[in-house]
Amino acid sequence: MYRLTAHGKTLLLDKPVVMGILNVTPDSFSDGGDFAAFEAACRHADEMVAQGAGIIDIGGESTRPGAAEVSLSEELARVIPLVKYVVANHDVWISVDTSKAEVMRQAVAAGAHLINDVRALQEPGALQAAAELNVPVCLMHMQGQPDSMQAAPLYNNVLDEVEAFLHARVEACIAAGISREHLLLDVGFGFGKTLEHNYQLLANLDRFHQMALPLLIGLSRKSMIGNLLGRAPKDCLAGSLAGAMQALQLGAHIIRVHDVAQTCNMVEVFQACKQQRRND
Ligand code: PT1
Repeated sequence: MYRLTAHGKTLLLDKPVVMGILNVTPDSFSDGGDFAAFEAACRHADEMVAQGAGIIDIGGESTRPGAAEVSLSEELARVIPLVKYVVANHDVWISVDTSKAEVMRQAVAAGAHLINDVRALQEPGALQAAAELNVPVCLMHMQGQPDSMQAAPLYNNVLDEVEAFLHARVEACIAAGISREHLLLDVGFGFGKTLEHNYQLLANLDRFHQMALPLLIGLSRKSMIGNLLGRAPKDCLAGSLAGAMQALQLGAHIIRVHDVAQTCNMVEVFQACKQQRRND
């Protein structure tokens, strides 16, 4: 059984953990002025904790397809006050969704437990920062960069290539002094992948247990659900739950979602079934 440790706090991965996505509205606290947006984000965090989230994922840079980059000062202004708020008010794990070494440093200093990097510590200084900070890190696969990654995703074999990339990043982390016990893997649904690539990965997620590390997945309201169903993101709850259930059946440990309450219900039903299989 996997367990993550940070700041002397342990997160057991013996049952699925729901990671709630904390929306940080673009330009919200840039000048330190938009108090209403900050308050709304705090209430959203309160709500997700009450609904059963085990981790709150705080991100100040949108990485969805087509998104532009965000400056360091803007990202810090969005993320750090929220990390401080959640640390002070809730007994929950906090992850910081960032690729910037300085955001990692300040967020972990403020109490964040987990670095969630869609660029898998490939930005300048990120490997060294993560090694020094001594907290768990999620390494995600992405082909290209968010502004252009959906233009023409291309693989010979998406399963082989995602696995080879993650394997290489694990080796780079270990060479940089990051302990293996601190690593998690994510195939990166929607990050430089066609609909078919995404479903090839989801259908064969169990392959990624080969590396013997916990798996995190995020597909909540993504176009792999919306484009399949012909629905807007907000109308993708049932599809997102089905995708998450598939991931759990293939052994995913952490699921990153918008709809925490509904996902926690799904996890409970999944666990009830799993328990009975064991005890038969
Ligand atoms: C993810 C993830 C993430 N996704 C991790 N972090 C996003 N570890 C942000 C679409 O196709 O899966 N894992 N941080 C959000 N990114 C996207 C990508 C949102 C694609 C939407 C799409 O609609």
